[in-house]
Amino acid sequence: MKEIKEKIDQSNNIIIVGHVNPDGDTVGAGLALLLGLEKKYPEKRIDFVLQDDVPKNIAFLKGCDRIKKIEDVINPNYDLAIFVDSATIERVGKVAKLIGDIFKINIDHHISNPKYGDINIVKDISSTSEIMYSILKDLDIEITLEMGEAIYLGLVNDTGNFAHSNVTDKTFLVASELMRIGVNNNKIVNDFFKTKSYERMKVLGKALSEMVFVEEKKLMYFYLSFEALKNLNAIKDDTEGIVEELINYSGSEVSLFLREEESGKIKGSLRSKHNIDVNKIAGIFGGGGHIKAAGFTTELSSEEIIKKVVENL
Ligand SMILES: [Mn+2]
Repeated sequence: MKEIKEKIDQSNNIIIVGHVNPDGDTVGAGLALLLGLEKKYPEKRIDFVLQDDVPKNIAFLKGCDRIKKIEDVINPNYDLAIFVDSATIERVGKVAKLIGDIFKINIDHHISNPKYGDINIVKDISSTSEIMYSILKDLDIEITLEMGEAIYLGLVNDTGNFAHSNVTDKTFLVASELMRIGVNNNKIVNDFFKTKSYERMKVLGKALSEMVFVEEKKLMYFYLSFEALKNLNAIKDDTEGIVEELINYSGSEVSLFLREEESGKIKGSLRSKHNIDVNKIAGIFGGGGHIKAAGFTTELSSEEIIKKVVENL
């Protein structure tokens, strides 16, 4: 922490980056850090840059309009990069081009993270947002309501509203502290979860009616082609949460959701209910994440992916 503080003190142009297809944890942790550093160091230039748009059900957070896209950055001569919630450098997508060979601080909670930073704060806890809460405290930054809401959304996102096995007494302690400074739990949960589009409901309906259960492996899977997504007028954001629905079946121990991208590549998401390590399974395809939640992208066909997953379970 002392080293991080020194590094921030010495740097005048700081870029905060998060992963592509940003979720509530990347946005929450990055935004809280942006707002916190701006408050403490008003003289410094601090940018939070993401490759992709912030999803609608996250964009209600105050300060979200301050998040930049690559094209908003005119002069990318940064002297410090802070990565949040990004298991690899490649996870930040095209934003990596703005960074190059500068000092990197890596703040993350994915166990697959190879610690690519010059300083690494990688902890196996609920969320990067939970880590960020401690970092802001350690930097003597008073957590405002805006920062608190961002962190709270990160907690809610990555814990499935405090339901996953990554929730600890410490997670609740952070949530409790955030409510104490004024975060409205019910409002954030409603704004985040109960704002699904019509298309998203239809995609979910398709998943639930066409999913396949592999009895001997207790695997529930669903493959969505790009054409099927288009036919429903849906976009990739509308498929968020499908993999979590597939594991809700009482017989499921592991769920797999495969989505074909426009390029033909397939993106896979895995969830485990009890003891199956899906980080390992995702590793077969060059991906990773957590023991109970992981993902990958591959050029293999859906049939080949399913065959390999079944073989390795
Ligand atoms: Mn996360």
